[in-house]
Amino acid sequence: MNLFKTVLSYLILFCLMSVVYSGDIKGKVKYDGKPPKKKPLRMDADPVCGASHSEKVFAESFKVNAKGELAECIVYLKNVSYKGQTPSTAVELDQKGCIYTPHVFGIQAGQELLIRNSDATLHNIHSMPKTNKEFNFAMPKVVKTKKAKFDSAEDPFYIKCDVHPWMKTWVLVSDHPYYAVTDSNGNYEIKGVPAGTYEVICWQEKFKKRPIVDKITVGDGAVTKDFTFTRPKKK
Ligand SMILES: [Cu+2]
Repeated sequence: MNLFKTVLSYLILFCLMSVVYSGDIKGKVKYDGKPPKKKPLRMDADPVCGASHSEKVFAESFKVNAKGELAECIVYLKNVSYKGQTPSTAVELDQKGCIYTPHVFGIQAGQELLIRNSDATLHNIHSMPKTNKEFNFAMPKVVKTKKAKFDSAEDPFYIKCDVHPWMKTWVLVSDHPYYAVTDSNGNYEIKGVPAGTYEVICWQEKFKKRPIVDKITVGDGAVTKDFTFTRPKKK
């Protein structure tokens, strides 16, 4: 009888292990409200910065199009137990025209961040994490690349330039690969998520204190999940 039970439990376990589903999550992030006026950035303080743009550069904290589609939101899952490897490719962050590119990005804990200085001027890159170790170093114009790493998962925080006050980039550090940043039409896609129910967060810079928190269940196939940020009522 005992042997029968053992064999049976192995059989059940085997069946469960062979049916590991995964699915893709995709959707759109929108903004419900009148878009704020675009504010031009003033870069005249550093002639190198000003001279590197022939057109106006606008503040980057809220990029919404005429359809209310919101760019540069991070959609990410929480509480994922991920046993996969850390990517061996680096995430690149460029300082070009005294702007960080990308303005919002995700990286895995332990993954390399390759920081470039494409400008003929001095930048001082300074991370502002709560749990990760802070970094803070100068990149004179002759220093073209530097490397950094974040050890642990952390909700989005910013990295700034101590020379140019308008320079800011936001980073999510994740302990799994299931996150995405929305494109200029507010679209995102997270591929190959193992079946399960997760907490899902939608973050946007201007709404950083009130990210959208929801639940999502992934089975076999695609799941659509849209998010809408609503303009706060004036008190
Ligand atoms: Cu700078």
